[in-house]
Amino acid sequence: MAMPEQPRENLGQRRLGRGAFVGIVAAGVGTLFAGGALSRATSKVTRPLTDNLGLAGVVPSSGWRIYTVASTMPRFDPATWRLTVGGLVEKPLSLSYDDVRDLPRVQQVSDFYCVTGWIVRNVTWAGVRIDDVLKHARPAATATALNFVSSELPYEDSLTCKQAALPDVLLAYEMDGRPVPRQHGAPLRLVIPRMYGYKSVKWVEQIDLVAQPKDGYWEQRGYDRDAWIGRSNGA
Ligand SMILES: Nc1nc2c(c(=O)[nH]1)N[C@H]1C(S)=C(S)[C@@H](COP(=O)(O)O)O[C@H]1N2
Ligand SMILES: [Mo]
Repeated sequence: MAMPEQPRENLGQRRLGRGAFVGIVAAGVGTLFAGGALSRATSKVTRPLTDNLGLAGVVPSSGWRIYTVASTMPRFDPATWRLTVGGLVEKPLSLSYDDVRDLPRVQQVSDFYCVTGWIVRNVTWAGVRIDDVLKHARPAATATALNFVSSELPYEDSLTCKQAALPDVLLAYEMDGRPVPRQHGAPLRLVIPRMYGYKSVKWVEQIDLVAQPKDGYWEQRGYDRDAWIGRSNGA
């Protein structure tokens, strides 16, 4: 397969505009240097960044770049939000945010690698393991993979059932001790630390069990479906 000319992930970042980028950098340095930067963080794009500041008990991991493919980020409404699990399952699920929070909670610290080269060290994620969701849906024997669909269409990506069962793979609802902020995928994002960040679908709202893995957003643009860090075509 032809390699893409250049990673084009920063398209979404550019769409946010320079103001938002300044705000994102400010969020990275946390409350320590917040004075001037915080007072700039007032536009509607940057407002969610204050989720990371203020009373946060944990210093946020820094160095994030916010990526999107659509022109607006999904907004989380706990009253209407659902995680649906469907496709090749015996029992399709529609889980509220509280339902997800009631599943067994796990926490892990890992480094986050974007295929374009930036790395964020020591991110603390908390959430649920995929198997703890799937045991309620009971996948059919013919299901070999999961397709994760973002409410930020058309972003999606898939994992094999075996990859999804890795112990450090999470559907994360907390990042660095706080609910996942809007720009990082509120309320739920996939995290698979051993693969490049493009597998880590933000704003996950639908998981479909499928017979074959499916190319995700960046895979349709030339990246490997098996995005192992250091062992794939992005490495
Ligand atoms: N819905 C959605 N999820 C996404 C992306 C995106 O553009 N949209 N970008 C991916 C890429 S390439 C990376 S590196 C990470 C970046 O995570 P961040 O935006 O929280 O920094 O999100 C991944 N998940
Ligand atoms: Mo990325």
